[in-house]
Amino acid sequence: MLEGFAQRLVDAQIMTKRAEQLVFQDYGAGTGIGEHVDAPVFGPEVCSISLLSRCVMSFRHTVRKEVFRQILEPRSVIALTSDARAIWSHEIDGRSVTDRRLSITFRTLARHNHPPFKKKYSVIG
Ligand SMILES: O=C(O)CCC(=O)C(=O)O
Repeated sequence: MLEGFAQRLVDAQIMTKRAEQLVFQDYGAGTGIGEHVDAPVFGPEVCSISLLSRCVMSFRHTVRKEVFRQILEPRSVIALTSDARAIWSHEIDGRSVTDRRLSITFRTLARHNHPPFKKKYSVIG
């Protein structure tokens, strides 16, 4: 199953390498995820598919503390690359999750030599 999904993200040019890790998360209404930058052990592309409830993902620049918010609609994919992956933290405010929400997050491992990315983020809905 992982390989099929991971290949589809590559075919759609959302990820350049096939993900090696898939995390499936089942959030109840009102449940978010704390502010974090994904660990450096993971590669430069992190993609997440949102299902069921929409939510608001907030990004905070780790140096400038500037905040940016993005609604993640059901059936959308968010791809964190470049600064959005490495310099901006992200979190989901549980108050924005009004119903059950599922997410599937795809990551590679950092040992791969990826090309640099110019886009800060993209949401494919
Ligand atoms: O639920 C999501 O869409 C994002 C999950 C996330 O940020 C993580 O697992 O690190």
